[in-house]
Amino acid sequence: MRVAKILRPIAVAVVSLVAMAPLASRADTVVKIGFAAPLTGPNANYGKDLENGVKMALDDAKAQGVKINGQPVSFQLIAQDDQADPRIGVQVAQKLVDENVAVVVGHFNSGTTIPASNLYEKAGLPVIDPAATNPTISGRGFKNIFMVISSDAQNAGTAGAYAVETTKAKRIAVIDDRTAFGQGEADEFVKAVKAHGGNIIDHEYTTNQATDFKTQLTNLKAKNPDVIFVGALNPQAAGIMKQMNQLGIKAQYVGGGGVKDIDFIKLAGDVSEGAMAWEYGRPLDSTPVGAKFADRFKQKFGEDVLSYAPFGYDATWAAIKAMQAANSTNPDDYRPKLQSISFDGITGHIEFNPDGSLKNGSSTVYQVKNGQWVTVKTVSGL
Ligand code: ABU
Repeated sequence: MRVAKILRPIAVAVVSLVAMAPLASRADTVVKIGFAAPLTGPNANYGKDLENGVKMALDDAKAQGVKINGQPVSFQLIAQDDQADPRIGVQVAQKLVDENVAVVVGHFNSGTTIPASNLYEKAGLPVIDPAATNPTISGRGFKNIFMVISSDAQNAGTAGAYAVETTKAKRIAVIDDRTAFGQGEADEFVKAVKAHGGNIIDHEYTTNQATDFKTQLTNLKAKNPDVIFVGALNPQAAGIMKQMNQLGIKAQYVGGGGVKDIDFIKLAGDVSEGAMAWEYGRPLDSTPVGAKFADRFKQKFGEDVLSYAPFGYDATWAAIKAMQAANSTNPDDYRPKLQSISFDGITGHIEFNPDGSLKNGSSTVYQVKNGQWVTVKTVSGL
């Protein structure tokens, strides 16, 4: 009896609080935003960086009180760990389709994005690719894939042209990890070297599990290359630089896709003087919006942007803006708006070509000078 007496006023208070809750929050339509990337394993640092970019976009959308078709919406992030494994990538893609998400932002690896996007295409579910850069991704005539990042045809292709035309390298060698990213990047580099009249003197292969590259590097050293292009993600890319230094290989290291990230330097130890990195987009601190994003990110997550978070942010906003323009979260309604979207993001201007690739994307070349990566130049619209 005594307990009932105490509980009754509490129950009344709870009921009153519920009744007083702002109508908008109770009426919010939930929009599920799918996300997939490696959240465990050797590429988890990239996946988490990317996920934080998506979270930041959704929090900003909430703070701005984004409405779709005049209705308040609440975004729910449904994140899946694809472990950078193509087979698991397809499994989590199926889960996101089954969850009825309105869009997928992801994946991180080209090797997961390519098979997962087959499934999204069949399901009619748009996927905004913030990181995977194999040119096949937008080269299959799919109507549901959109890239907010330039492909390796641009990035590694530009590196190949640069090695021949600007570096004037005569003896160019390549090592790649046989993944969709590493191999794709190496293929684009080789294509561009040959197109500019350059000479590939050797092409060695490793895997994305390897830690010892001494056999391949010893083979390369015997051929006395001027330039070694490395098609791999960290930690292999960093391990290759470390072991090049250990073997006294003086050839210029050229890579991309994360080579100048803070994590690379930790793994490689001393970066090689003169090494070059072709990276996606423009330097974050080269624009006020980028610098502000970097500050806000650090404040929010307690760590610096690793590399792809701003692309995750822009990818998420591309989807939200298309839904707003269509007054709908139904892919059939908002897909045409994605196709014609045009806005200035953190990474640059976002607009898509008819094949879903980024229009006029940029790449930036960095070089190690006095032991530090410095920006050499940004090129756009190749
Ligand atoms: N674009 C570099 C990292 C991700 C990938 O394409 O596999």
